[in-house]
Amino acid sequence: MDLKTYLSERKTLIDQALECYLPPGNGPGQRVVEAMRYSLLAGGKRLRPILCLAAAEAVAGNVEQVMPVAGALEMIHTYSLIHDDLPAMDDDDFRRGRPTCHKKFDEATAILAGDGLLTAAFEVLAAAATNHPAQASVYHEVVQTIARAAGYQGMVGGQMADLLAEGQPSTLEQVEAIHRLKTGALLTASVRSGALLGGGSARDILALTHYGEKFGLIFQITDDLLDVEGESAEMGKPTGMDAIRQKATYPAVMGVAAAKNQARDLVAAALVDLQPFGERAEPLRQLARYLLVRRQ
Ligand code: GRG
Repeated sequence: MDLKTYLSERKTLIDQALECYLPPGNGPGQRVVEAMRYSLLAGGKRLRPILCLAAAEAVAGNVEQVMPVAGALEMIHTYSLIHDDLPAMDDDDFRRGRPTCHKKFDEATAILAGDGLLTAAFEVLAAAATNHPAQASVYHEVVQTIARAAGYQGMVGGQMADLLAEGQPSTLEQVEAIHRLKTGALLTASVRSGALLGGGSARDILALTHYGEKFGLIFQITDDLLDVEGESAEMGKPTGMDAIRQKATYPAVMGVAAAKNQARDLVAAALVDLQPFGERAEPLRQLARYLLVRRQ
Protein backbone atom coordinates (compact mmCIF):
# COMPACT_ATOMS: atom_id res chain seq x y z
CA MET A 1 0.00 0.00 0.00
CA ASP A 2 1.05 3.57 -0.67
CA LEU A 3 0.82 5.57 2.56
CA LYS A 4 0.54 8.96 0.84
CA THR A 5 -2.50 7.84 -1.17
CA TYR A 6 -4.02 6.11 1.88
CA LEU A 7 -3.62 9.24 4.02
CA SER A 8 -5.06 11.56 1.40
CA GLU A 9 -8.07 9.29 0.72
CA ARG A 10 -8.79 8.99 4.43
CA LYS A 11 -8.38 12.72 4.96
CA THR A 12 -10.93 13.44 2.20
CA LEU A 13 -13.48 11.08 3.78
CA ILE A 14 -12.90 12.54 7.25
CA ASP A 15 -13.20 16.13 5.99
CA GLN A 16 -16.53 15.28 4.29
CA ALA A 17 -17.81 13.69 7.49
CA LEU A 18 -16.76 16.67 9.63
CA GLU A 19 -18.60 19.00 7.28
CA CYS A 20 -21.78 16.94 7.96
CA TYR A 21 -21.27 16.78 11.74
CA LEU A 22 -20.85 20.56 11.95
CA PRO A 23 -22.91 22.31 9.26
CA PRO A 24 -22.96 26.12 9.05
CA GLY A 25 -25.11 27.59 11.80
CA ASN A 26 -27.73 30.25 11.90
CA GLY A 27 -29.42 32.09 14.72
CA PRO A 28 -27.81 33.50 17.84
CA GLY A 29 -24.92 31.02 17.91
CA GLN A 30 -23.88 31.64 14.33
CA ARG A 31 -20.60 33.39 15.16
CA VAL A 32 -19.39 30.60 17.39
CA VAL A 33 -20.26 27.96 14.78
CA GLU A 34 -18.30 30.01 12.26
CA ALA A 35 -15.28 29.99 14.58
CA MET A 36 -15.66 26.25 15.27
CA ARG A 37 -15.81 25.50 11.53
CA TYR A 38 -12.91 27.88 10.84
CA SER A 39 -10.62 25.80 13.04
CA LEU A 40 -12.10 22.35 12.45
CA LEU A 41 -12.15 22.56 8.67
CA ALA A 42 -8.76 24.25 8.39
CA GLY A 43 -6.89 21.10 7.48
CA GLY A 44 -4.50 19.31 9.77
CA LYS A 45 -3.22 15.80 9.32
CA ARG A 46 -6.38 14.16 10.79
CA LEU A 47 -4.06 11.74 12.54
CA ARG A 48 -6.43 10.80 15.37
CA PRO A 49 -9.39 9.90 13.12
CA ILE A 50 -7.06 8.09 10.72
CA LEU A 51 -5.65 6.03 13.62
CA CYS A 52 -9.18 5.21 14.79
CA LEU A 53 -10.27 4.01 11.34
CA ALA A 54 -7.02 2.07 10.83
CA ALA A 55 -7.42 0.27 14.17
CA ALA A 56 -10.94 -0.81 13.16
CA GLU A 57 -9.46 -2.01 9.87
CA ALA A 58 -6.80 -4.01 11.74
CA VAL A 59 -9.53 -6.04 13.47
CA ALA A 60 -11.57 -6.39 10.26
CA GLY A 61 -14.23 -3.95 11.48
CA ASN A 62 -16.64 -1.79 9.50
CA VAL A 63 -14.70 1.42 8.89
CA GLU A 64 -17.78 3.42 7.85
CA GLN A 65 -19.50 2.75 11.15
CA VAL A 66 -16.49 4.14 13.03
CA MET A 67 -16.51 7.51 11.23
CA PRO A 68 -18.62 9.48 13.77
CA VAL A 69 -16.24 8.45 16.55
CA ALA A 70 -13.27 9.38 14.36
CA GLY A 71 -14.89 12.77 13.72
CA ALA A 72 -15.54 13.32 17.42
CA LEU A 73 -11.85 12.69 18.15
CA GLU A 74 -10.83 15.36 15.64
CA MET A 75 -13.32 17.81 17.21
CA ILE A 76 -11.76 17.24 20.63
CA HIS A 77 -8.25 17.60 19.19
CA THR A 78 -9.22 20.87 17.47
CA TYR A 79 -10.71 22.25 20.68
CA SER A 80 -7.42 21.51 22.47
CA LEU A 81 -5.45 23.34 19.77
CA ILE A 82 -7.75 26.40 19.93
CA HIS A 83 -7.39 26.63 23.70
CA ASP A 84 -3.65 25.84 23.64
CA ASP A 85 -3.11 28.76 21.24
CA LEU A 86 -4.81 31.29 23.54
CA PRO A 87 -2.73 34.07 25.13
CA ALA A 88 -3.19 32.42 28.56
CA MET A 89 -1.52 29.26 27.27
CA ASP A 90 0.94 29.13 24.35
CA ASP A 91 -0.08 32.48 22.83
CA ASP A 92 0.32 31.45 19.20
CA ASP A 93 -0.67 33.58 16.20
CA PHE A 94 -0.71 30.86 13.55
CA ARG A 95 -2.08 27.33 13.38
CA ARG A 96 -2.50 25.04 10.40
CA GLY A 97 -1.08 27.75 8.16
CA ARG A 98 -3.53 30.50 9.11
CA PRO A 99 -4.28 32.89 11.96
CA THR A 100 -5.29 31.13 15.17
CA CYS A 101 -8.95 31.20 16.17
CA HIS A 102 -8.53 34.05 18.67
CA LYS A 103 -6.58 36.11 16.12
CA LYS A 104 -9.19 35.60 13.41
CA PHE A 105 -12.14 36.16 15.78
CA ASP A 106 -11.40 37.24 19.37
CA GLU A 107 -10.42 35.56 22.63
CA ALA A 108 -13.92 35.11 24.01
CA THR A 109 -15.15 33.60 20.74
CA ALA A 110 -12.14 31.25 20.63
CA ILE A 111 -12.83 30.03 24.18
CA LEU A 112 -16.45 29.39 23.23
CA ALA A 113 -15.45 27.72 19.94
CA GLY A 114 -13.28 25.27 21.92
CA ASP A 115 -16.08 24.63 24.41
CA GLY A 116 -18.52 24.20 21.52
CA LEU A 117 -16.30 21.65 19.76
CA LEU A 118 -15.74 19.61 22.93
CA THR A 119 -19.44 19.38 23.68
CA ALA A 120 -20.39 18.80 20.02
CA ALA A 121 -17.99 15.84 20.00
CA PHE A 122 -19.98 14.16 22.76
CA GLU A 123 -23.22 14.93 20.93
CA VAL A 124 -21.84 13.12 17.86
CA LEU A 125 -20.77 10.20 20.06
CA ALA A 126 -24.20 10.01 21.68
CA ALA A 127 -25.90 10.01 18.25
CA ALA A 128 -23.60 7.19 17.06
CA ALA A 129 -24.45 5.15 20.16
CA THR A 130 -28.18 5.75 19.63
CA ASN A 131 -27.87 4.51 16.05
CA HIS A 132 -26.34 1.21 17.21
CA PRO A 133 -28.45 0.05 20.17
CA ALA A 134 -27.20 -3.53 19.84
CA GLN A 135 -23.68 -2.32 20.65
CA ALA A 136 -24.60 -0.11 23.60
CA SER A 137 -21.93 -1.55 25.88
CA VAL A 138 -19.19 -1.06 23.28
CA TYR A 139 -20.22 2.57 22.75
CA HIS A 140 -20.35 3.05 26.51
CA GLU A 141 -16.74 1.92 26.78
CA VAL A 142 -15.71 4.09 23.83
CA VAL A 143 -17.28 7.21 25.37
CA GLN A 144 -15.63 6.45 28.70
CA THR A 145 -12.25 5.89 27.03
CA ILE A 146 -12.45 9.18 25.12
CA ALA A 147 -13.78 11.23 28.04
CA ARG A 148 -11.02 9.95 30.31
CA ALA A 149 -8.32 10.57 27.71
CA ALA A 150 -9.52 14.12 27.04
CA GLY A 151 -10.15 15.19 30.62
CA TYR A 152 -8.24 15.76 33.83
CA GLN A 153 -6.91 12.21 33.83
CA GLY A 154 -5.58 12.72 30.32
CA MET A 155 -5.04 15.72 28.06
CA VAL A 156 -6.29 18.45 30.41
CA GLY A 157 -4.22 17.03 33.30
CA GLY A 158 -1.17 16.77 31.03
CA GLN A 159 -1.55 20.35 29.88
CA MET A 160 -1.72 21.48 33.53
CA ALA A 161 1.43 19.50 34.39
CA ASP A 162 3.19 20.90 31.32
CA LEU A 163 2.33 24.48 32.30
CA LEU A 164 3.60 23.87 35.84
CA ALA A 165 6.85 22.37 34.51
CA GLU A 166 7.64 25.39 32.33
CA GLY A 167 10.99 26.90 33.18
CA GLN A 168 11.76 24.10 35.66
CA PRO A 169 14.37 21.43 35.05
CA SER A 170 12.61 18.14 34.24
CA THR A 171 13.68 14.51 34.44
CA LEU A 172 13.00 12.00 31.68
CA GLU A 173 10.31 10.39 33.88
CA GLN A 174 8.55 13.74 34.29
CA VAL A 175 8.69 14.52 30.58
CA GLU A 176 7.32 11.09 29.73
CA ALA A 177 4.54 11.37 32.31
CA ILE A 178 3.46 14.77 30.94
CA HIS A 179 3.46 13.62 27.34
CA ARG A 180 1.65 10.36 28.03
CA LEU A 181 -1.22 12.53 29.29
CA LYS A 182 -1.01 15.65 27.16
CA THR A 183 -0.73 14.12 23.71
CA GLY A 184 -0.44 10.37 24.24
CA ALA A 185 -3.79 9.81 25.92
CA LEU A 186 -5.97 11.02 23.02
CA LEU A 187 -3.83 9.22 20.43
CA THR A 188 -4.07 6.00 22.45
CA ALA A 189 -7.82 6.49 22.89
CA SER A 190 -8.15 6.93 19.11
CA VAL A 191 -6.57 3.53 18.45
CA ARG A 192 -8.42 1.83 21.30
CA SER A 193 -11.79 3.20 20.21
CA GLY A 194 -11.27 1.91 16.68
CA ALA A 195 -10.33 -1.51 18.01
CA LEU A 196 -13.37 -1.60 20.30
CA LEU A 197 -15.83 -0.51 17.61
CA GLY A 198 -14.26 -2.79 15.02
CA GLY A 199 -15.19 -5.74 17.21
CA GLY A 200 -11.66 -6.74 18.27
CA SER A 201 -11.19 -9.47 20.88
CA ALA A 202 -9.94 -8.51 24.37
CA ARG A 203 -6.45 -9.59 23.29
CA ASP A 204 -6.64 -7.49 20.08
CA ILE A 205 -7.81 -4.45 22.01
CA LEU A 206 -4.95 -4.78 24.49
CA ALA A 207 -2.32 -5.21 21.77
CA LEU A 208 -3.64 -2.21 19.85
CA THR A 209 -3.81 -0.11 23.02
CA HIS A 210 -0.12 -0.93 23.62
CA TYR A 211 0.60 0.09 20.04
CA GLY A 212 -1.33 3.36 20.65
CA GLU A 213 0.67 4.14 23.79
CA LYS A 214 3.93 3.72 21.91
CA PHE A 215 2.57 5.73 18.98
CA GLY A 216 1.77 8.59 21.39
CA LEU A 217 5.31 8.64 22.75
CA ILE A 218 6.90 8.42 19.30
CA PHE A 219 4.61 11.23 18.11
CA GLN A 220 5.72 13.46 20.97
CA ILE A 221 9.42 12.66 20.64
CA THR A 222 9.34 13.41 16.91
CA ASP A 223 7.25 16.55 17.56
CA ASP A 224 9.95 17.74 19.97
CA LEU A 225 12.65 16.89 17.42
CA LEU A 226 10.78 18.87 14.74
CA ASP A 227 10.85 21.85 17.08
CA VAL A 228 14.64 21.60 17.19
CA GLU A 229 15.41 20.85 13.57
CA GLY A 230 12.23 20.56 11.50
CA GLU A 231 9.98 22.88 9.54
CA SER A 232 8.69 24.76 12.58
CA ALA A 233 12.29 25.64 13.44
CA GLU A 234 12.84 26.69 9.82
CA MET A 235 9.69 28.86 9.94
CA GLY A 236 11.40 31.06 12.51
CA LYS A 237 9.51 29.94 15.60
CA PRO A 238 11.49 30.51 18.81
CA THR A 239 12.89 26.99 18.84
CA GLY A 240 16.35 25.42 18.62
CA MET A 241 18.04 23.84 21.63
CA ASP A 242 18.07 27.05 23.69
CA ALA A 243 14.28 27.40 23.57
CA ILE A 244 13.77 23.66 23.95
CA ARG A 245 15.86 23.47 27.15
CA GLN A 246 13.28 25.58 29.00
CA LYS A 247 10.48 23.16 28.13
CA ALA A 248 9.68 19.61 29.16
CA THR A 249 10.88 17.89 25.98
CA TYR A 250 12.78 14.72 25.10
CA PRO A 251 15.71 16.46 23.34
CA ALA A 252 16.07 18.72 26.40
CA VAL A 253 16.43 15.86 28.87
CA MET A 254 18.21 13.24 26.78
CA GLY A 255 19.80 15.05 23.81
CA VAL A 256 18.86 14.90 20.14
CA ALA A 257 20.72 11.69 19.24
CA ALA A 258 19.31 9.70 22.17
CA ALA A 259 15.80 11.02 21.45
CA LYS A 260 16.09 9.81 17.84
CA ASN A 261 17.28 6.38 19.04
CA GLN A 262 14.43 6.19 21.52
CA ALA A 263 11.91 6.96 18.76
CA ARG A 264 13.41 4.27 16.51
CA ASP A 265 13.34 1.69 19.34
CA LEU A 266 9.71 2.52 20.11
CA VAL A 267 8.73 2.08 16.45
CA ALA A 268 10.34 -1.37 16.45
CA ALA A 269 8.42 -2.28 19.60
CA ALA A 270 5.15 -0.89 18.18
CA LEU A 271 5.59 -3.11 15.12
CA VAL A 272 5.84 -6.13 17.43
CA ASP A 273 2.44 -5.19 18.94
CA LEU A 274 0.99 -5.35 15.40
CA GLN A 275 2.36 -8.78 14.51
CA PRO A 276 -0.85 -10.72 15.27
CA PHE A 277 -2.83 -8.60 12.81
CA GLY A 278 -0.94 -9.47 9.62
CA GLU A 279 -1.70 -7.55 6.43
CA ARG A 280 -4.73 -5.75 7.95
CA ALA A 281 -2.42 -3.74 10.19
CA GLU A 282 -0.30 -2.44 7.31
CA PRO A 283 -1.69 1.13 7.61
CA LEU A 284 -0.91 1.19 11.36
CA ARG A 285 2.57 -0.20 10.62
CA GLN A 286 3.30 2.46 8.03
CA LEU A 287 1.85 5.22 10.22
CA ALA A 288 4.33 4.35 12.99
CA ARG A 289 7.25 4.37 10.54
CA TYR A 290 6.02 7.63 9.02
CA LEU A 291 6.46 9.41 12.36
CA LEU A 292 10.23 8.97 12.05
CA VAL A 293 10.40 10.80 8.72
CA ARG A 294 7.57 13.34 8.93
CA ARG A 295 8.37 17.01 8.36
CA GLN A 296 5.25 18.48 10.04
C1 GRG B 1 -5.80 23.14 26.09
C2 GRG B 1 -6.90 21.17 27.20
C3 GRG B 1 -5.84 21.71 26.39
C4 GRG B 1 -4.93 20.85 25.93
C5 GRG B 1 -3.88 21.20 25.02
C6 GRG B 1 -2.70 18.68 22.85
C7 GRG B 1 -2.48 19.94 23.55
C8 GRG B 1 -2.97 20.05 24.90
C9 GRG B 1 -1.90 21.01 22.99
C10 GRG B 1 -1.41 21.04 21.65
C11 GRG B 1 -0.17 21.84 21.62
C12 GRG B 1 0.85 21.21 20.84
C13 GRG B 1 1.29 21.93 19.62
C14 GRG B 1 1.36 20.05 21.26
C15 GRG B 1 2.35 19.32 20.52
C16 GRG B 1 1.80 18.08 19.95
C17 GRG B 1 0.58 18.31 19.16
C18 GRG B 1 -0.69 17.87 19.76
C19 GRG B 1 0.67 18.85 17.95
C20 GRG B 1 -0.47 19.09 17.08
O1 GRG B 1 -1.06 17.89 16.66
P1 GRG B 1 -1.00 17.45 15.14
O2 GRG B 1 0.44 17.48 14.67
O3 GRG B 1 -1.76 18.68 14.48
O4 GRG B 1 -1.73 16.17 14.97
P2 GRG B 1 -2.68 18.76 13.19
O5 GRG B 1 -2.79 20.25 12.89
O6 GRG B 1 -2.01 18.01 12.07
O7 GRG B 1 -3.99 18.18 13.57
